[in-house]
Amino acid sequence: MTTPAVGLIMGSDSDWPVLEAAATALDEFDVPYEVGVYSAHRTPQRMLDYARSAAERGLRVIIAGAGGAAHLPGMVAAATPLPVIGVPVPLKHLDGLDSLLSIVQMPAGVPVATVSVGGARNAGLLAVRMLAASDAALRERMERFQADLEALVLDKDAALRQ
Ligand code: RP5
Repeated sequence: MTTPAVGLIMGSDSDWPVLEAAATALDEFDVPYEVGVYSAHRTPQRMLDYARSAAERGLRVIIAGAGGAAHLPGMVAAATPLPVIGVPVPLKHLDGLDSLLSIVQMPAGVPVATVSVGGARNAGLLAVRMLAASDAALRERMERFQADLEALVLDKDAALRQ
């Protein structure tokens, strides 16, 4: 089995419908990842054990999604030297603004790269870019992906003009 390069974690299994888009992006680039539920509030010790052992287990990036009082990304970032990407998960109330503000406003010294509310696909793509910084083959794939994205927009533009 290939060692996972990305840890894709969330505060609750109820976050998965949002976080799944990150997994899809990682799949598109054949990046190996692991998935798990680690709650900052309900399973604090398990979350800390995960964060503290992540680097030595071979992970290189962590994507952490949570909603509401979304402390998981920040707490994980406090306990690992790895880059952490935070995904604010929108819940029933407040449209995810609470999740966004809980994740984005980190104190200096403990960075979390926060994506948009519900922006799990970008979290996956950002993780790919981080890995691609030291992987020429992955960088080439990212460049192809970007070229395809541009071609798609040009196609749509051409279709509109017909
Ligand atoms: C957060 O509480 C989780 O990340 C989730 O977004 C939210 C609600 O969790 P459940 O009550 O659905 O398990 O910690």
